[in-house]
Amino acid sequence: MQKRRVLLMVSNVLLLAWPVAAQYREVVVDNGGSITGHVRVSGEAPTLPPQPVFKEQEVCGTTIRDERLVVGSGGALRDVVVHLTEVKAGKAVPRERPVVLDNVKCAFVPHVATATVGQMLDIHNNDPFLHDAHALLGAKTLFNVAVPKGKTVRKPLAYSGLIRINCNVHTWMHAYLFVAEHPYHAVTSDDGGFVIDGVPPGTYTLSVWHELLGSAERAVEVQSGKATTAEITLSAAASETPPQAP
Ligand SMILES: [Cu+2]
Repeated sequence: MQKRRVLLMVSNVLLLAWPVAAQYREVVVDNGGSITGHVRVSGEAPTLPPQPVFKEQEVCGTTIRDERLVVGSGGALRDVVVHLTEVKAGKAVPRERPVVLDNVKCAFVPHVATATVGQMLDIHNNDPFLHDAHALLGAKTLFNVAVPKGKTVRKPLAYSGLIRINCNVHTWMHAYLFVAEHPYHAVTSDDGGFVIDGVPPGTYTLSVWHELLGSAERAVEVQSGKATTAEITLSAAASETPPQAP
């Protein structure tokens, strides 16, 4: 009897200390609004030197662009992960649409992508030689697969978080894949722009993350049938201290 009571106590403590992640609930969103905006960098953004290429120079050349910091006109910042935090219910997850990560001339394309748990990741190799995709969530390896030339390797996305993907064959190659529990995320394009649509009306926290410039959050209010604008600036000074994952 005593033992059972102790067990009960232990399980209660575990329940308290281990909150179960709220599952995202898919609902019909017929009154949604959208969030559009740009992410820009303020201050003097450094110009990163090209990275040396040690292998496959006949295809990839001797150097390759360092895509960790790509700044366009007016400080437009490419490859920023933009997402809403803690969305409990909303539009359907596009499970039938895989997220594609290609290997082109010794680089992952795109350099940064976002996805939703339940989608597939298709890793394609457009190069005439072998690549590898080593996916890490923190220190944990999610998968480490060879991607032969001309082939596509499909992997299910079962975990949320910021995944770093390295190529162990070409040490300069890496990409980031941010996987959310819900489909309200985007990556900024060349002009720093992003769109997140089909958002149920309400107040949310919009979070942005960049590989070198760190992260920022902003409260946004979404109204039915309307586009909310969010213009966000990250400081170039942050490039000196590597940021944490979102
Ligand atoms: Cu490679």
